[in-house]
Amino acid sequence: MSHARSSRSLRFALLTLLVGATISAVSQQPLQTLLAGVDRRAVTSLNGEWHYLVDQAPARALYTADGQINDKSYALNEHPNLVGRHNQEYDFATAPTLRVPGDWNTQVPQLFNYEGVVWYQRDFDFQPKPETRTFLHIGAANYRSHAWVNQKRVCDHEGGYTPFDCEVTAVLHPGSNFIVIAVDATRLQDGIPSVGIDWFNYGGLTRDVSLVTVPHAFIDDYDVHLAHRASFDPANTAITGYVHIVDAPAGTAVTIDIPEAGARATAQTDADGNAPFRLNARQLTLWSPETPHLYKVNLSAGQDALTDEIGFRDVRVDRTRILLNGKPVFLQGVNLHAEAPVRGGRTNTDEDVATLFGYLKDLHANFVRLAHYPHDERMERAADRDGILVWSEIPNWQRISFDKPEVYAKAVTMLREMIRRDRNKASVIFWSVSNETPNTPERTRFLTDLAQEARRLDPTRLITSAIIGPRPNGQAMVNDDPLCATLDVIGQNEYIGWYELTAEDADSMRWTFPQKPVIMSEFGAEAKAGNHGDVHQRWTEEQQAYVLQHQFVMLRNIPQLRGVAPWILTDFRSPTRNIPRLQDGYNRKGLIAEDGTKKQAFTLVQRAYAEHAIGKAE
Ligand code: GCB
Repeated sequence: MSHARSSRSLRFALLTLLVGATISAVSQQPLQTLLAGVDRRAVTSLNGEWHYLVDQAPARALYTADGQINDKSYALNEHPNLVGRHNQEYDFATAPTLRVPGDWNTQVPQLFNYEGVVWYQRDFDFQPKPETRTFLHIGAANYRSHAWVNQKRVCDHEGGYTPFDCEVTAVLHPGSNFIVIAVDATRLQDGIPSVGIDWFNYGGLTRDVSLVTVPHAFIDDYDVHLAHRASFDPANTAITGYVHIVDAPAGTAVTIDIPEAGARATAQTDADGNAPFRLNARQLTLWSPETPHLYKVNLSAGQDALTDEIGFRDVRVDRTRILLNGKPVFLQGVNLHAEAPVRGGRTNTDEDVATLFGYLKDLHANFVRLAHYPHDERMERAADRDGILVWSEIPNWQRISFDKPEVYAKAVTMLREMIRRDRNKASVIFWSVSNETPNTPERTRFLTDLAQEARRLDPTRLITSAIIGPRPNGQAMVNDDPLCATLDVIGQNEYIGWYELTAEDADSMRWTFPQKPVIMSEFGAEAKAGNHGDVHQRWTEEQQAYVLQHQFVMLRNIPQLRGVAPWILTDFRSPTRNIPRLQDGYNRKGLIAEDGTKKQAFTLVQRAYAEHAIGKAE
């Protein structure tokens, strides 16, 4: 390792430690963390109508002239004096409201294209219970957010797609309280993603908001999985992992009980509050798409307890095969953005998820790539229940500032938050570190380090990334991207027949990859639903289906192909798609239009999946 490389790694390691400190640590200070399993706890929902005020750029209510967060403006939630001295000029009490969870863009026509700061406020009643602590849980706020409870700042968070929890114990009082949250959706050059994206930058409190009350010492993180052996062993019924307790003295007893599996163990916390455990089930029905069996897992420590539903399965790679519970699998999937079908806006309700999973079932899919960022946790819960395998990704999309340590630190935070939220979901088999990044040495170092971090945090899953390139050389495509070296499974994106070459060129295209399993993670063409014409006429349903048909011919010629995910299940909003009448602000590569109309391409893929006609598991 060169000196430059090692000092860089050291800098990254230090930053990582600092970032890590925000989601671990035993502390008497108010804690900013991420509570695993929040959706398994009884919470006080803060969903509903919140007052809002718009703080247009340069957002002088939120930022001081030198860019600091201003704690003395709207956060104070004062009311203007109508007589007497002049005090200030805002008032949440008489301001209109936005529904939470929800993006502001689809709720207020004037805010449709707004990408700045919006302030949210609501009152709530609360009766603190003795010997408890309370956290403000924010399921997602895009992109940066700052929260105050009763005028005290309790949280700052960057990253639009992962949850966070801020301790509010000391600032709550019995009776009426109020909360103010400023959300800034401004795109940042050094953000993740960066400024250029091909999806809609929905702003606001886009997922559930709640208060979570826990005992003084409480479970904040846990990992319960089938013990990972050197090779798959059908007789293996060992379950292992850890339960982490905040503010537990060393030696605190933690119980892990899986009644249906006849498995129960008591473990002890170490000095860091961590209780590693191992237990043996009588027998196990392993989780798979065919048998998506979930076990009730009861965790308890002192006064705290929670019950999750967890599936146990083994996923690994054997040369160019992907093995699920020892059996080779072929993934028939599709990509998905977190955009609600029909109503539009961010996906964040049970109904949205039911509609999307209905489409997946109809398609005979056993796999979904949740592009390009973590989606609502309901999606992984549904995937666990319905037996759909999941690719989960952080928003390292195309060009981000790969040369900056502070951007790497952000990526690590997002990766940790994604893994922490979803590590107990059996459906999730891939952590993807990126999508379509430029092949540069800085990029490769950044993503190689990130992949190692993902492996360190979770050695039980497969690491992947969606790669773009190579350029075609005659009838040959040779993927020699050095990033492949660090991946367990190669994701390959390509748009032969749309952005390059012709649909027919795919028939004789020959791909060369490193000897690893390959998933064709994006391919497709645009079509406006109801627009018909010749197979060579762009934006027609006929052409979209024709491109996919030729893709299937090409895909069948890739021996190490282990999965496919056409781009994309439904048309989705993208501000860069501006051909009137054909796009109207939508990327039209959906198999289904945004209003739910199925295009010819849907039927084509559906038939191919029903017949298992695209690829082989080995
Ligand atoms: C891609 C990107 C995806 C875009 C898609 C397109 O390669 O990964 O985010 O939306 O192509 O339609 O151009």
